[in-house]
Amino acid sequence: GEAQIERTLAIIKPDGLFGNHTDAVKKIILESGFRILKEKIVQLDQESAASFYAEHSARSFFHSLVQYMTSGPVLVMVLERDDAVSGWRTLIGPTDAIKAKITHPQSIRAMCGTDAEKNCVHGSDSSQSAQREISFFFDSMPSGLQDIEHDEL
Ligand code: DGI
Repeated sequence: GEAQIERTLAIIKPDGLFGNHTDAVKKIILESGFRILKEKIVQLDQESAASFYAEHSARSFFHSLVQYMTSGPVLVMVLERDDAVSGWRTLIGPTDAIKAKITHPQSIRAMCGTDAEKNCVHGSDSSQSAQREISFFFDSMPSGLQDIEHDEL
């Protein structure tokens, strides 16, 4: 059938911002046909990071993940395109950046990630997750440091 116009949530995580990967990641986003509908820089606190990753709360790495996600600001973006959810997941590559460098060397995580935790970027894993995550950042959370709404064309 026809491709669906969809929205997904992308995050450039603390290592991505600290490592100055923002411009390179945004270039890939725009060259891949996504529109950035909204963006803001947010400093997550422990409670909000834990809530965002609540599905992983029983995992051994959960505490470390929350520490990492609160270690500095993140850039959150709403991306729109045909098949945005799967398209963005394909561009970012596998969760573990060490494996991504071997199996998906062109992926964003291979380019700017370090390991299974410091993997530079996030992408929603389904359209249901995307809806939850977009409203998490853009409806329920206070405004970010830079809150940009790009005009609809
Ligand atoms: O959807 P993904 O971000 O690709 O992966 P996920 O939903 O399975 O995990 C969410 C995040 O949790 C991931 O981006 C980084 C962290 N994580 C996942 N697996 C591991 C992990 N962190 C550590 N330290 N070890 C893991 O095995």
